[in-house]
Amino acid sequence: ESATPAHVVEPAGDARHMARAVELAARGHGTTSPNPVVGCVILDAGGRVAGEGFHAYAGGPHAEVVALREAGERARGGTAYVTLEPCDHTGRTGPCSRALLAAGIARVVVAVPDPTPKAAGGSARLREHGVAVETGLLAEEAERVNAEWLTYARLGRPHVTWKFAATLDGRSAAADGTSQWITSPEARADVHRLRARADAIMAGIGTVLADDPRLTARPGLPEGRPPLRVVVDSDGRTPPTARVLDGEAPTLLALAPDAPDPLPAGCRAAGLLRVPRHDDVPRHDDVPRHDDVPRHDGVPRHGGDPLHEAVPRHGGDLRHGGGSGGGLDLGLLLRELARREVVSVFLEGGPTLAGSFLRQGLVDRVVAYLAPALLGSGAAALGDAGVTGIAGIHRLVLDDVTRVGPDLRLTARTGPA
Ligand code: AOF
Ligand code: ZN
Repeated sequence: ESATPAHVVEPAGDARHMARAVELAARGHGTTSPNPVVGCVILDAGGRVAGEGFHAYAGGPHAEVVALREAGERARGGTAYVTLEPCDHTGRTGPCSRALLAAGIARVVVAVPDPTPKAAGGSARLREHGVAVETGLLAEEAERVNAEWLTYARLGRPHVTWKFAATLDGRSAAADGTSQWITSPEARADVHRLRARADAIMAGIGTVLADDPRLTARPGLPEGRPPLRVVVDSDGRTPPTARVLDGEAPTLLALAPDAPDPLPAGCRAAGLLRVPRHDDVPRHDDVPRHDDVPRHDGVPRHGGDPLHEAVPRHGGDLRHGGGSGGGLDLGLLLRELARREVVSVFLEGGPTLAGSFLRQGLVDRVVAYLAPALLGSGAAALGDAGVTGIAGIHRLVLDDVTRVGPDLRLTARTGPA
């Protein structure tokens, strides 16, 4: 967090207006994909708010344009607060840099620079024309509100939120495998709200076999397009009767290249995606390691041919059955989803798949619903995450703690504090 002195009660004017722009940006959550969420506040030359705007849907007017329209002539000589650097390109709409210039804006305050080569350059163009441009105000807040799109734009892969529900002792199922209703109806409704915001909802085959989830966002949430359902089914074990094949939303099964096609003949409810396996299982033999192979997406690769069968999983999650040939290269799976304009993935179970995502460095945010309950035995919420000593702990930064009905929701992100 920025080091705000304790005696500052009201944020200074600039920060207050940018905080409002961040608040406006958040209104676009769930409807702007594959575009960012962006908010904008415009002050007149006298420092009074003249216009507000946010980006509401991809292809619609950018936040700056919405705010400029509201401000009209009052924008002349004024200041614009924008959560993302104004674009300088003509895409589905004209460049915001030129719209701000045409309106006579004298000063632009930007929270986060635009990381895309396509649209960046707005700040430079504004400066060239004598506009004062400052960057970085409330950057952390603006990063957080637009985390999904910024991850997608910077890394070329979707942002991944791993959600789980557990007891206070971190268990997601009882010893006999039963796992329903650990958290309250309020918590489950909250999950549906978060699902509806995501472009894709993902689960592992273990969860599909154990719980037969629908992986849809219910009930009747406003978003137009239903999130894509993705099942990571390395070995092609999805049963033809699985609810994810009910046709209520598009479904993709991610399979290893060598796995059998599990879909019934003529099935139109789902598509297949072939993804190489990932040899990320910790080895306990003396096979030589090749830690110097090229990286992709910043994820260290451990050895060999991506099509090479991984060594058998040690331990494994009995309830979820593990896989027969090792997991998929999840970085490649995510890149393939990004190609299909999936900006955000909501990963729901199970423990084995979540562990693989963590091992491959591909979890960006964790949302934990904790019920004030104890089990003392049963399956842990998280499987093998590649940690053998405390030095390998996956540390997170806590962003939010909210009570949801009788339960607790914790939101944390990976990355430096
Ligand atoms: C938005 N909304 O408010 C701002 C954006 O697809 P286009 O042509 O509308 O352009 C999208 C790009 O414009 C986007 O990726 C981002 O780099 C930039 N700024 N985009 O959708 C906005 N300010
Ligand atoms: Zn723009």
